[in-house]
Amino acid sequence: MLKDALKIKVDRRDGKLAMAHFYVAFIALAVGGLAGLLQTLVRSGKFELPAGIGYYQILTVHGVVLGLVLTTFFIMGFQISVVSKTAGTLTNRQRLIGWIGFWVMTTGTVLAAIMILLNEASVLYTFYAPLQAHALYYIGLTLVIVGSWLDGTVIIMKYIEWRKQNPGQASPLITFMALVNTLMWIVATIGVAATVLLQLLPWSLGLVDTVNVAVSRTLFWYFGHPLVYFWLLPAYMAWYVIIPKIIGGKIFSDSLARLSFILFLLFSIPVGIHHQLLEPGIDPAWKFIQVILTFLVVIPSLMTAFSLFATFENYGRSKGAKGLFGWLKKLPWGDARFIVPFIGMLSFIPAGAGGIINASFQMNQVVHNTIWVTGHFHLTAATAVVLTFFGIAYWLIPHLTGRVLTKKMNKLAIIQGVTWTIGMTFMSGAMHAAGLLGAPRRSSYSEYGGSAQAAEWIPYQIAQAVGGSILFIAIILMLYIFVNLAFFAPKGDQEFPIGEPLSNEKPPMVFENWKLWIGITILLILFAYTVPFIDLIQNAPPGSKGYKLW
Ligand code: HAS
Ligand code: CU
Repeated sequence: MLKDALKIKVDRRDGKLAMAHFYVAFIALAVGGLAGLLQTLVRSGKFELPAGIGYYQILTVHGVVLGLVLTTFFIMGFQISVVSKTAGTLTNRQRLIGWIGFWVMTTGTVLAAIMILLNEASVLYTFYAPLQAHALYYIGLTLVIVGSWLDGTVIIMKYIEWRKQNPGQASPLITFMALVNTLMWIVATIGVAATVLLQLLPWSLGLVDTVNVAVSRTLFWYFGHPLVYFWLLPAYMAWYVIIPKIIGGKIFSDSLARLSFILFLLFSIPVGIHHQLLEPGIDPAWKFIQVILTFLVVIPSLMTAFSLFATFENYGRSKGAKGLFGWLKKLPWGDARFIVPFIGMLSFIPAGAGGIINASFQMNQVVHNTIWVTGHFHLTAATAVVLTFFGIAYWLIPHLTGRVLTKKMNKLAIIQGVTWTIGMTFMSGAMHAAGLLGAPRRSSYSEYGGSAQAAEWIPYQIAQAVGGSILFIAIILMLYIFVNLAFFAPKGDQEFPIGEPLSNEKPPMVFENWKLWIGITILLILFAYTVPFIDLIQNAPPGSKGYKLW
C-alpha cells in the first residue's frame, strides 16, 4: 500500500497550501538577504546606511525574517507536502486548518515587519529583555507561533488518522519524522509563549513596570535551542529519506532513523542553558548538568552522520566501487538535488564541531558573545540547513506546480549552491577567526577609539563583506530559479523522491508510543529546569524597566 502511495503525486489542493508557505518563505529570503548584505557592508566600515535606517533595525529584519519567518514557513510547507505524499491527501477540514494557520502566521509576520520598519522594535530576533519593543511586535511573533501550531495540528491529525486506518503498522518514516518535529516544536514554543504573554507583553503595554530579565531569557532559551533543531530536523528528513532515493540507493536503516529522531525529541529541550553559561543567577552545577545533556543531543547527529556514510558507501559498492573511498566517485555529482544538500552535509561537519566547542563549558568563555557564534550559526542554519532546503525546493516546487527542473536550471542550481559555499566560506570563516580575536557579535562598526585589538578585526570584517556580497549573488540566483520553477518551467512530472530501507526490517512499535516519549521529555525538562527557575524567581534582583537603546 505504501509502495502505491509513493507513485502518487501530491494532491493539487495540498500543493497549493504548501506553495502558499513557499511564496512567503522566498519573499523572506529576498528581504532578509538584502538586510544581511547591508550589515556586512556597514561592518566593513566602508558604507553607511541611508535615510536614517539603523544598523540594529536591519539586524532585526535579518534575524526575524530569515531565522524565524523563512524557516517556519518553509518547514511547514515541506512537512505538509511529505505528510500529504506519504500518509495521504489531507481532508477538507485538515486543509482548512492549514489555511487558517497560514493566514495567522502571515498576519503575524506582516505585523512584526511593520513594527520593525517603523523602528519600534529593533530588539533583534532574540528580543532579549530589558530591550523593549512595541507590543504589536510581540503580538505579531505570537501569531506566527499560534499559526504554526495550527499547521502542526494538521500533521498530528493526519498521523492519527493514518494510524487508525493501518492498525499495528509503523507509520511512514517521513510522516513519523514530521510528527516528531511538530511535537518538539509544540513543547518548545510553550516557553517563548510564556515569556511573551506573561512577561513581555504586559510590560510593553505598561500594565507592569518591570520584568524579571533572567527568567525571560531562560524561557527564551528553553525555546531557542529546540528552535535550532526545528530547523535541522527537516534537513535530516531529506538526508535520511529523500537523498537515498535521489542517488538511487536505499535508506541504511529505518529503525536507526526513528531512534535518532526520538532522541532529538528527548534531548533537544533540557539544554537551553548552554546559551546562558556566562549569565549570572544560574548555579554552575545546573549549567554543568545541561552541558552534559547537550553532549547527549550530539549523539543522534553522530548516528545521522554514520547512517549517511553507510547509505553512500553501500550504494557506491553496489555499483562496483573499490577501495576505501571509491564509492565517492559513484555519487551523482551532476544532480543539483543531490549536490546542493550534500554540500550542506559536508559543512555540517565543521559546523557541528564548532557547536561542541561552544557547548564545552569552559571554552564557551572564549567564544560567547563574539562573532564566532555568528559564524557557527551561519554554517549550521545558513549552510547545512538552508542549502538542504534549496536542494528540496529544486524538486518539490516543480512537483507541486506540475513543472520540471530542466537541465539548464539544474546547472544553474549547482552554480547557485557553489556560489553560496564560496560566499559562506569567506564570511563564516572570517567570523570564526575574528571571534577568536575577541570581535563582538550584535554590534555595529566601531574602531573602539583606535584600539589596537579592534584594528586586528577590520581585515576580517572586510572579508565578511566580500563573502556577504557573494552570498547575495547566490540569493538572487536562488530567487530566479524559484520563480522559474513556480511559474515558467515546462510542464511535466517532477519526481517526489521517497527512499526505501535497505532491509525489510519492521521498526519496533515502541517508537510510536507517544505517551512514553512525551512523558520522558517532560520529566527531563522538569529535571533540568525546576531548580534553576525556583532560584531565578526566589533570588531575583529587582525587575528591570524597559530600554530603547536605538
Ligand atoms: Fe548551535 C549557538 C551548541 C547545532 C544554531 N547555535 C547557536 C546559535 C544558533 C545556533 C542560531 O553550546 C546562536 C543563538 C544566538 O543568537 O545566541 N549547536 C551547539 C551544539 C550543536 C549545535 C552542541 N546550532 C546547531 C544547529 C543549529 C545551531 C544544528 C541550527 C540549525 N550552539 C551551541 C552553543 C551555542 C550555540 C553552546 C551558544 C553559544 C554562545 O555562547 O552564545 C550540535 O547539535 C552539533 C552536532 C553536530 C555534529 C555534526 C554531525 C555531522 C553530520 C554530517 C555528516 C556528513 C556526511 C557527508 C555524511 C556532531 C550529520 C560527508 C561525506 C563525505 C564524503 C565527507
Ligand atoms: Cu543551543
